[in-house]
Amino acid sequence: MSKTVLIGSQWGDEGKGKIIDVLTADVDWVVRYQGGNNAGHTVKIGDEKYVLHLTPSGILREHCKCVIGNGLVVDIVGLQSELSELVERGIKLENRLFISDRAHIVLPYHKALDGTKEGNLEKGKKIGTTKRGIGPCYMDKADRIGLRIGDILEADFLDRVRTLTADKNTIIESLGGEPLDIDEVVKDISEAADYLKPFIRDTIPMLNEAVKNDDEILFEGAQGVMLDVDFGTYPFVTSSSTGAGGAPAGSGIAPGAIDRCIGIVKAYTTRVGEGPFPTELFDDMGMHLAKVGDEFGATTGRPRRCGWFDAVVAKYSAMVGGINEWALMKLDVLDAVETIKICVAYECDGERIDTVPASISKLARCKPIYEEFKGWNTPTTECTSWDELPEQCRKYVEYLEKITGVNVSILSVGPKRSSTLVLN
Ligand code: 2SA
Ligand code: MG
Repeated sequence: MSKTVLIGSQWGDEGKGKIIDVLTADVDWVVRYQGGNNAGHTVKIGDEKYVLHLTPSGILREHCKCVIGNGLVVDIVGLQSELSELVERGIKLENRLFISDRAHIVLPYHKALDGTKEGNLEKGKKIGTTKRGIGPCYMDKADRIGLRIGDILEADFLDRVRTLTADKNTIIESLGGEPLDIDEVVKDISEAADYLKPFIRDTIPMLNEAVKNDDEILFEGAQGVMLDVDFGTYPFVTSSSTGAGGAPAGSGIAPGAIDRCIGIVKAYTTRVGEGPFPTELFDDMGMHLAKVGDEFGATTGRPRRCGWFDAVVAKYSAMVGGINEWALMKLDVLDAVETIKICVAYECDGERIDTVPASISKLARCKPIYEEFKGWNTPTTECTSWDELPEQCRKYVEYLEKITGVNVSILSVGPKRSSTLVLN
């Protein structure tokens, strides 16, 4: 039984929800280990569409147990509404969903601070955050002044919410933001806290027991390696470790327990929010990818920036993520593209470079060096096996494998469950 980490290998939105749904057919546990409700994992089952922000995607499979790990920052009001909606749609949560008592709570002041700070930044300096309070909550965690899920069970929890909100109101006001109505905050938090109480657990022994039993466990990453706080395009990143290394840190299992890492990549590249993006397209082709690929954020509905596949990014993600397999998504979006381009290296200040530089200004100066590939000009959405794919399309996949040094084990040619080919 494997312990698999699934991570986005570009800037997020690679299609994790879909792959997780396919993989969870045989999985006992699904664990989220970082981020918060800045994620938006879309799963389509038949005609039903679910967008999950904090709940692990395994919740849609009755046999799966789901853990919101210690590494998350949990907007408990958001989680309450997400869970109530699932319950309304017939999903059972009892003895299936567990929230780590060590996970941190996103409070309304974190969201207010996120929005106010972003609003104060001048153009070019804005991060383009989802305004879900992610950065400010991780700041408080590192500053050791955060409230954790386990604190909900303590008698002084609401008093602490009250005091902290009053303190933060001073900061919000000093930054030019609207102070929060403290009574309203306490009321909302109190309701959400009561709702979530039955799901709070020490999930660390629970998951280690599952490892000992050799259960099948899937660690569901959110965002992507290029948004990782260490490895991504800092400061245009999120505030957590989005790579495979985040899984042990954010769940409490040992690093050595993980034996498989699947990186998800789209056959092209997208990015939401600000920051350099070397293969970004500003022409009709960029519009074509956005339109055919339906590239709008699942959390904020923002249009995504689109560009060609960047093999420099893919190789770098594979290296820092320990990725040994690709799930290659949205191949069908390239079906009608005459000539497909792939960025194989960058040219920067007269030099050829083949890794992602740390310096954001250097990355912004990087010009992609492309190789061109003849398109297959044939619809692939109805293909159900490797052999059914047009020859030129198979060549493209093999070419991506060769230049990235990682094989494709899963390939997606459409939004349906049945358009997912599992290769051997
Ligand atoms: P934050 O809110 O502090 O995490 O934002 C920091 C940067 O990280 C980017 N970010 C994302 N980029 C792509 N997808 C994300 N998740 C949502 C989704 C996005 C959405 O899965 O659909 O719906 O808009 C995600 N979360 C954070 C963000 O754009 C900033 O650049
Ligand atoms: Mg998404």
